[in-house]
Amino acid sequence: MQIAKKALITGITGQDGAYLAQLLLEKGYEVTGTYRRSSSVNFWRIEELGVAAHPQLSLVEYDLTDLSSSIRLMELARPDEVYNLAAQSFVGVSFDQPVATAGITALGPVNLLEAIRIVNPRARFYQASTSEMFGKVQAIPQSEDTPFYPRSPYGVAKLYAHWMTVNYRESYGIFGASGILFNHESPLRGREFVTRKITDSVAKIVLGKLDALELGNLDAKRDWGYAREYVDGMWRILQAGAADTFVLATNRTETVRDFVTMAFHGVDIGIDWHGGGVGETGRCRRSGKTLVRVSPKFYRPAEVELLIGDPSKALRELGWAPSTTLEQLCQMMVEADLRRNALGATF
Ligand code: NDP
Ligand code: GDR
Repeated sequence: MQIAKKALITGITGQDGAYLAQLLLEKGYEVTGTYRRSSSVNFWRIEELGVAAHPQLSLVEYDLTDLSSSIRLMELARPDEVYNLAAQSFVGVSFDQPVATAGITALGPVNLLEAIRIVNPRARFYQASTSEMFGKVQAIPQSEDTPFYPRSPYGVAKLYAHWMTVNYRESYGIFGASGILFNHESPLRGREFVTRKITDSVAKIVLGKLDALELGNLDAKRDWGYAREYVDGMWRILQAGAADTFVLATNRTETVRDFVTMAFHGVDIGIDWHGGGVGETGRCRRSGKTLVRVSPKFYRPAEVELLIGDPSKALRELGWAPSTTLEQLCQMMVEADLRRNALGATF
């Protein structure tokens, strides 16, 4: 009988953690997933995917900022593979909470790397790096060779953790791998991120629960993919012959405005755009009603204007390629939000 591989996922309550847990359980792994103590449990994603009560899944309370519990966690789980997905992951909040963001997102991964070094040096480690490290982009498209220039406390924190992963690889021979993932979305995305905010608001507008959607910079361009496909890429990164850094992206970029138009199109509403900058509005082509407004409240002190990734190394070396189009992804999210809002769901 083959012994099941063991995986540790930090941040299992988040979008990627939930999809990754489902993928690894389907592959026969024993999975330990960590969640934070809070006044109310946050298991809706793993419940929605039907894995919360899986017999091969153990849920453990854990905070990434605590070194001693990182060591105990490593002793308890004895994982073959560690996927570090936990982070303060919202760029906007990182401007308001730069110190907390650094503590969690920059230093947290070092606690795990230290725990691996002390307890379990043969464990393979995946660090959730990000296209936000490219920030003010130095090349188009961005690849593993593009110089970094982060533009937010979140991006700077992630860059530190990225280099620490490389450093532990080079200093101690730890299998420390890093996936530089471009934005990836799904019906399980948090509602503070722009795609889900848009699809949730479109659903509410259609159901008469909201008058108009308020957004910040509509000109920002992102390379958006489907989260379910990206967690498969994470797994492939840890199955590679050697620890390395890989970009996962779709190689297509669209503006936030385009995504709004696409989401309304999904419910048969045409949008005409008027004006520009903070005064810009999106109006219903049929009724003339304003459905989208721009508010300075959602602008960031420094913006990442344009992201488009080159995933050719991942295709060449891992056989990874995305297949869901942005139109399909957007439609999937709009339909999920129509269903949830019709049922009165609060997540
Ligand atoms: P989410 O914000 O959905 O999930 C983040 C997870 O981290 C949650 O489970 C959260 O717990 C947990 N967490 C936050 N702080 C701590 C802490 N101090 N100790 C332990 N756990 C903590 O992020 P995603 O799933 O979207 O992203 C996963 C990872 O990938 C993140 O590191 C993110 O920065 C990175 N990334 C994401 C991309 C994307 O487009 N989604 C692109 C590139 C990188 P709780 O539920 O309690 O808040
Ligand atoms: P991002 O995602 O910052 O790229 O980080 P987000 O969806 O928050 O923003 C994308 C772009 O949309 C613009 N925008 C708005 N954003 C939000 N959230 N709300 C708005 O109302 C709004 N209006 C315009 C933003 O300015 C930005 O340009 C995500 C996170 O998942 C990170 O953890 C991850 O590392 C990166 O993607 C890759």
